[in-house]
Amino acid sequence: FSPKDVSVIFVLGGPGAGKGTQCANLVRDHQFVHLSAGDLLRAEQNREGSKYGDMIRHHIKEGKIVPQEVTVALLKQAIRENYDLGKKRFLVDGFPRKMDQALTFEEQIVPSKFTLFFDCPEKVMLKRLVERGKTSGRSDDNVESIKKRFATFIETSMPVVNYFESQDKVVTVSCDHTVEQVYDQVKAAVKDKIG
Ligand code: UP5
Ligand code: MG
Repeated sequence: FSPKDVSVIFVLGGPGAGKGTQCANLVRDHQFVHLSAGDLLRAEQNREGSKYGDMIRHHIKEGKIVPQEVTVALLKQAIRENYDLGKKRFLVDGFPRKMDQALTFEEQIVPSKFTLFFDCPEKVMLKRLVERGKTSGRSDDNVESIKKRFATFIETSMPVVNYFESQDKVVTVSCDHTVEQVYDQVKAAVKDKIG
Protein backbone atom coordinates (compact mmCIF):
# COMPACT_ATOMS: atom_id res chain seq x y z
CA PHE A 1 0.00 0.00 0.00
CA SER A 2 0.98 3.58 -0.46
CA PRO A 3 1.32 5.77 2.66
CA LYS A 4 -0.88 8.45 1.13
CA ASP A 5 -3.80 6.01 1.08
CA VAL A 6 -3.86 5.29 4.81
CA SER A 7 -4.47 7.38 7.95
CA VAL A 8 -2.89 6.31 11.20
CA ILE A 9 -3.64 7.79 14.61
CA PHE A 10 -1.33 6.77 17.45
CA VAL A 11 -3.12 6.27 20.77
CA LEU A 12 -0.72 6.64 23.69
CA GLY A 13 -1.08 6.93 27.44
CA GLY A 14 -0.20 5.09 30.61
CA PRO A 15 -1.31 1.54 31.42
CA GLY A 16 -5.02 1.57 32.23
CA ALA A 17 -5.59 5.14 31.01
CA GLY A 18 -8.46 3.88 28.82
CA LYS A 19 -6.91 3.57 25.37
CA GLY A 20 -8.64 0.31 24.47
CA THR A 21 -12.00 1.49 25.80
CA GLN A 22 -11.98 4.68 23.72
CA CYS A 23 -10.69 2.94 20.61
CA ALA A 24 -13.68 0.59 20.85
CA ASN A 25 -15.95 3.66 20.92
CA LEU A 26 -14.33 5.03 17.76
CA VAL A 27 -14.65 1.68 16.00
CA ARG A 28 -18.35 1.57 16.90
CA ASP A 29 -19.12 5.06 15.60
CA HIS A 30 -16.54 5.63 12.84
CA GLN A 31 -14.72 3.72 10.14
CA PHE A 32 -11.60 2.79 12.07
CA VAL A 33 -9.64 -0.40 12.42
CA HIS A 34 -8.35 -0.81 15.97
CA LEU A 35 -4.88 -2.31 16.21
CA SER A 36 -3.68 -2.73 19.79
CA ALA A 37 0.03 -3.52 19.79
CA GLY A 38 -0.41 -5.29 23.13
CA ASP A 39 -3.24 -7.44 21.75
CA LEU A 40 -1.17 -8.32 18.68
CA LEU A 41 1.75 -9.32 20.92
CA ARG A 42 -0.50 -11.42 23.18
CA ALA A 43 -1.92 -13.18 20.11
CA GLU A 44 1.58 -13.85 18.77
CA GLN A 45 2.65 -15.12 22.18
CA ASN A 46 -0.13 -17.73 22.04
CA ARG A 47 0.24 -18.61 18.36
CA GLU A 48 1.34 -22.16 17.87
CA GLY A 49 4.77 -22.30 16.33
CA SER A 50 5.74 -18.73 17.21
CA LYS A 51 9.41 -18.46 18.03
CA TYR A 52 8.75 -15.33 20.07
CA GLY A 53 6.25 -16.72 22.61
CA ASP A 54 8.52 -17.00 25.64
CA MET A 55 10.29 -13.75 24.88
CA ILE A 56 7.01 -11.81 24.62
CA ARG A 57 5.62 -13.45 27.79
CA HIS A 58 8.68 -12.38 29.74
CA HIS A 59 8.65 -8.79 28.48
CA ILE A 60 4.94 -8.29 29.18
CA LYS A 61 5.13 -9.62 32.71
CA GLU A 62 8.13 -7.39 33.41
CA GLY A 63 6.50 -4.36 31.79
CA LYS A 64 9.37 -4.11 29.29
CA ILE A 65 9.12 -3.14 25.65
CA VAL A 66 9.37 -6.05 23.22
CA PRO A 67 12.09 -5.42 20.59
CA GLN A 68 10.67 -3.27 17.82
CA GLU A 69 11.35 -5.77 15.02
CA VAL A 70 8.61 -8.04 16.35
CA THR A 71 5.99 -5.38 17.04
CA VAL A 72 6.55 -3.40 13.85
CA ALA A 73 6.26 -6.57 11.76
CA LEU A 74 2.97 -7.52 13.45
CA LEU A 75 1.53 -4.05 12.89
CA LYS A 76 2.70 -3.91 9.29
CA GLN A 77 1.08 -7.26 8.55
CA ALA A 78 -2.18 -6.24 10.26
CA ILE A 79 -2.34 -2.96 8.33
CA ARG A 80 -1.66 -4.71 5.05
CA GLU A 81 -4.34 -7.37 5.67
CA ASN A 82 -6.93 -4.73 6.52
CA TYR A 83 -5.87 -2.52 3.62
CA ASP A 84 -6.48 -5.44 1.28
CA LEU A 85 -10.02 -5.54 2.67
CA GLY A 86 -10.47 -1.89 1.78
CA LYS A 87 -9.78 -0.36 5.21
CA LYS A 88 -7.89 2.92 5.29
CA ARG A 89 -8.20 4.39 8.79
CA PHE A 90 -6.25 2.89 11.65
CA LEU A 91 -6.00 3.44 15.39
CA VAL A 92 -2.62 2.16 16.51
CA ASP A 93 -3.11 1.69 20.25
CA GLY A 94 -0.26 1.43 22.73
CA PHE A 95 2.42 2.04 20.11
CA PRO A 96 5.01 3.53 19.60
CA ARG A 97 6.15 3.32 23.21
CA LYS A 98 9.86 3.73 22.53
CA MET A 99 11.66 6.25 20.30
CA ASP A 100 13.17 3.66 17.95
CA GLN A 101 9.69 2.27 17.21
CA ALA A 102 8.34 5.72 16.47
CA LEU A 103 11.05 6.49 13.94
CA THR A 104 10.95 3.07 12.28
CA PHE A 105 7.17 3.04 11.91
CA GLU A 106 6.98 6.53 10.43
CA GLU A 107 9.88 5.89 8.04
CA GLN A 108 9.00 2.38 6.94
CA ILE A 109 5.20 2.24 7.14
CA VAL A 110 3.44 5.60 7.28
CA PRO A 111 3.73 8.91 9.15
CA SER A 112 0.98 9.29 11.75
CA LYS A 113 -1.68 11.96 11.31
CA PHE A 114 -1.46 12.78 15.01
CA THR A 115 -1.27 11.25 18.48
CA LEU A 116 -4.11 11.02 20.96
CA PHE A 117 -2.44 11.19 24.36
CA PHE A 118 -4.43 9.88 27.30
CA ASP A 119 -3.32 11.76 30.37
CA CYS A 120 -4.27 10.05 33.62
CA PRO A 121 -3.00 10.15 37.23
CA GLU A 122 -1.17 6.98 38.30
CA LYS A 123 -3.46 6.56 41.26
CA VAL A 124 -6.47 6.31 38.96
CA MET A 125 -4.75 3.93 36.54
CA LEU A 126 -3.63 1.69 39.40
CA LYS A 127 -7.14 1.43 40.74
CA ARG A 128 -8.56 0.57 37.31
CA LEU A 129 -5.96 -2.08 36.59
CA VAL A 130 -6.20 -3.77 39.98
CA GLU A 131 -9.96 -3.92 39.51
CA ARG A 132 -9.63 -5.29 35.98
CA GLY A 133 -7.05 -7.80 37.22
CA LYS A 134 -9.74 -9.62 39.17
CA THR A 135 -11.17 -10.94 35.90
CA SER A 136 -8.85 -10.03 32.98
CA GLY A 137 -6.49 -12.97 33.21
CA ARG A 138 -3.71 -10.65 32.06
CA SER A 139 -0.34 -11.66 33.48
CA ASP A 140 0.58 -8.00 33.98
CA ASP A 141 -2.55 -6.86 35.89
CA ASN A 142 -0.96 -7.32 39.33
CA VAL A 143 0.55 -4.62 41.52
CA GLU A 144 4.14 -5.73 40.94
CA SER A 145 3.86 -5.73 37.13
CA ILE A 146 1.74 -2.56 37.14
CA LYS A 147 4.51 -0.65 38.99
CA LYS A 148 7.02 -1.82 36.39
CA ARG A 149 4.71 -0.76 33.56
CA PHE A 150 4.38 2.71 35.13
CA ALA A 151 8.17 3.06 35.35
CA THR A 152 8.64 2.01 31.71
CA PHE A 153 5.92 4.41 30.64
CA ILE A 154 7.62 7.39 32.31
CA GLU A 155 11.18 6.54 31.29
CA THR A 156 10.68 5.13 27.80
CA SER A 157 7.29 6.09 26.41
CA MET A 158 6.84 9.69 27.58
CA PRO A 159 9.84 10.76 25.43
CA VAL A 160 7.84 9.58 22.40
CA VAL A 161 4.87 11.74 23.41
CA ASN A 162 7.22 14.69 23.93
CA TYR A 163 8.81 14.09 20.53
CA PHE A 164 5.45 14.26 18.74
CA GLU A 165 4.47 17.21 20.93
CA SER A 166 7.54 19.06 19.63
CA GLN A 167 6.12 18.50 16.12
CA ASP A 168 2.76 19.84 17.23
CA LYS A 169 1.16 16.46 16.56
CA VAL A 170 -0.39 15.65 19.95
CA VAL A 171 -3.90 16.13 21.28
CA THR A 172 -4.04 15.54 25.03
CA VAL A 173 -7.18 14.01 26.49
CA SER A 174 -7.81 14.23 30.19
CA CYS A 175 -8.84 10.75 31.35
CA ASP A 176 -9.84 11.03 34.99
CA HIS A 177 -13.51 11.34 33.96
CA THR A 178 -16.33 9.06 32.93
CA VAL A 179 -15.96 7.04 29.73
CA GLU A 180 -18.54 9.32 28.06
CA GLN A 181 -16.74 12.52 29.10
CA VAL A 182 -13.44 11.19 27.81
CA TYR A 183 -15.09 10.10 24.56
CA ASP A 184 -16.44 13.63 23.98
CA GLN A 185 -12.85 14.88 23.98
CA VAL A 186 -11.72 12.04 21.71
CA LYS A 187 -14.49 12.68 19.18
CA ALA A 188 -13.69 16.39 19.09
CA ALA A 189 -10.01 15.69 18.46
CA VAL A 190 -10.67 13.25 15.63
CA LYS A 191 -13.17 15.60 14.00
CA ASP A 192 -10.77 18.50 14.24
CA LYS A 193 -7.77 16.59 12.86
CA ILE A 194 -9.14 14.32 10.17
CA GLY A 195 -12.77 15.24 9.73
N1 UP5 B 1 -11.80 2.23 32.27
C1 UP5 B 1 -11.41 2.74 31.07
N2 UP5 B 1 -11.79 4.03 30.98
C2 UP5 B 1 -12.40 4.34 32.13
C3 UP5 B 1 -13.02 5.54 32.64
N3 UP5 B 1 -13.05 6.68 31.94
N4 UP5 B 1 -13.54 5.52 33.88
C4 UP5 B 1 -13.50 4.36 34.62
N5 UP5 B 1 -12.95 3.21 34.20
C5 UP5 B 1 -12.42 3.20 32.97
O1 UP5 B 1 -9.04 0.38 30.50
C6 UP5 B 1 -8.47 -0.16 31.67
C7 UP5 B 1 -9.59 -0.43 32.68
O2 UP5 B 1 -10.16 0.81 33.09
C8 UP5 B 1 -10.74 -1.26 32.11
O3 UP5 B 1 -11.22 -2.10 33.10
C9 UP5 B 1 -11.77 -0.20 31.71
O4 UP5 B 1 -13.07 -0.70 31.76
C10 UP5 B 1 -11.54 0.87 32.75
P1 UP5 B 1 -8.43 0.09 29.05
O5 UP5 B 1 -9.29 0.79 28.07
O6 UP5 B 1 -8.18 -1.35 28.89
O7 UP5 B 1 -7.03 0.87 29.20
P2 UP5 B 1 -5.71 0.77 28.36
O8 UP5 B 1 -5.12 2.12 28.34
O9 UP5 B 1 -5.98 0.12 27.04
O10 UP5 B 1 -4.88 -0.19 29.32
P3 UP5 B 1 -3.89 -1.37 28.99
O11 UP5 B 1 -3.74 -2.14 30.25
O12 UP5 B 1 -4.28 -2.09 27.77
O13 UP5 B 1 -2.59 -0.52 28.71
P4 UP5 B 1 -1.13 -0.93 28.45
O14 UP5 B 1 -0.62 0.14 27.61
O15 UP5 B 1 -0.39 -1.20 29.69
O16 UP5 B 1 -1.26 -2.37 27.75
P5 UP5 B 1 -0.87 -2.88 26.29
O17 UP5 B 1 -1.73 -4.03 26.02
O18 UP5 B 1 -0.86 -1.75 25.35
O19 UP5 B 1 0.63 -3.36 26.50
C11 UP5 B 1 0.92 -4.41 27.38
C12 UP5 B 1 2.39 -4.75 27.30
O20 UP5 B 1 2.73 -5.18 25.99
C13 UP5 B 1 3.37 -3.62 27.59
O21 UP5 B 1 3.55 -3.39 28.97
C14 UP5 B 1 4.63 -4.16 26.92
O22 UP5 B 1 5.25 -5.11 27.73
C15 UP5 B 1 4.06 -4.83 25.69
N6 UP5 B 1 4.11 -3.95 24.50
C16 UP5 B 1 5.32 -3.80 23.83
O23 UP5 B 1 6.32 -4.40 24.22
N7 UP5 B 1 5.36 -2.99 22.73
C17 UP5 B 1 4.29 -2.33 22.26
O24 UP5 B 1 4.42 -1.61 21.26
C18 UP5 B 1 3.06 -2.45 22.95
C19 UP5 B 1 3.00 -3.27 24.06
MG1 MG C 1 -5.20 -1.62 26.06
